[in-house]
Amino acid sequence: MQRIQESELIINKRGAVYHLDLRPEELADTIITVGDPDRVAAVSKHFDRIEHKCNHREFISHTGYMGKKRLTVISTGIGPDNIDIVLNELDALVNIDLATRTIKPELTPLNIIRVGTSGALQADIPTDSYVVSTHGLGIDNLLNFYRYEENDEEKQLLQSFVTQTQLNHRISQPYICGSSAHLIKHFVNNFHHGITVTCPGFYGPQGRILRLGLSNPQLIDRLTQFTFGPHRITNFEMETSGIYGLGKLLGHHCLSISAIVANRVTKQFSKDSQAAIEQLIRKTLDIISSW
Ligand code: R1P
Ligand code: URA
Repeated sequence: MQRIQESELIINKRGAVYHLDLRPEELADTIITVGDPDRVAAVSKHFDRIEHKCNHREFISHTGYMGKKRLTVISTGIGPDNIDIVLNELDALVNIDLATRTIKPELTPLNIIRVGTSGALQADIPTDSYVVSTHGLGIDNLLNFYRYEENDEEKQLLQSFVTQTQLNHRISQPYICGSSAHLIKHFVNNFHHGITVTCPGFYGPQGRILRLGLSNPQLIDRLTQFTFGPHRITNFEMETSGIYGLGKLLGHHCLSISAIVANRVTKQFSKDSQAAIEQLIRKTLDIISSW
């Protein structure tokens, strides 16, 4: 069995993975990821008890119980680069023996659920509503660093996306990955469903103009108008497709759920985004604890 070298998988003096500073026994196999480190406590305040808390860089994690269900909530910070770190280190915690530095013969799938915020790309998806991502369509480039291939339907969808949006190769080579069928079936009532586009930034990469001109000023209109059979793009944000793509490659079940705080078509921003997120946290925890 190949030993993974010290420079490739860094383990600190506590026996914990480098960035997350977590040891295997400090992680549950159902994990909620949030972008904002302050949102970790907003989730864990609903736990019946917290058995472990950790705080390292932007990666705050709390592990505890709701009833008999053991959960970890962890902040990722903003963006796909952090998702590369979080997904790889979460996977290492369950699927690599940190003592021998070898891949375990039996792999453990995690349930990874992102509870985030997002901007809607359809007029009929108002602020303070909730979107479950059927697919993550990445224009953030992360999955292009891994050996990843879409299935036939995803390839067709992607081809149609490139043709319809005329996104040029200087911006990105897009990729797409579906959500976990195992998880999405629990999140049906009161959620919009659709394709989520993951961007490598909040301003230019999401078509926002403050003082700088954009290379692709029609980006929002083209994303809004895109259709492929029953599919349309509902929203964009900055983590979903990396979570879906890496999760699939590593064998985990992943789902991304977003509170819509901005609508980029109607140009509105939520009057109380904190309340919308708080309600999404409650709904998500209710569903998870009823599995
Ligand atoms: C940008 O404001 C951030 O908000 C969204 C985006 O994906 C990005 O991380 O998610 P979170 O609210 O979970 O951070
Ligand atoms: N998060 C994003 O990435 N974009 C938005 O418009 C709102 C939240």
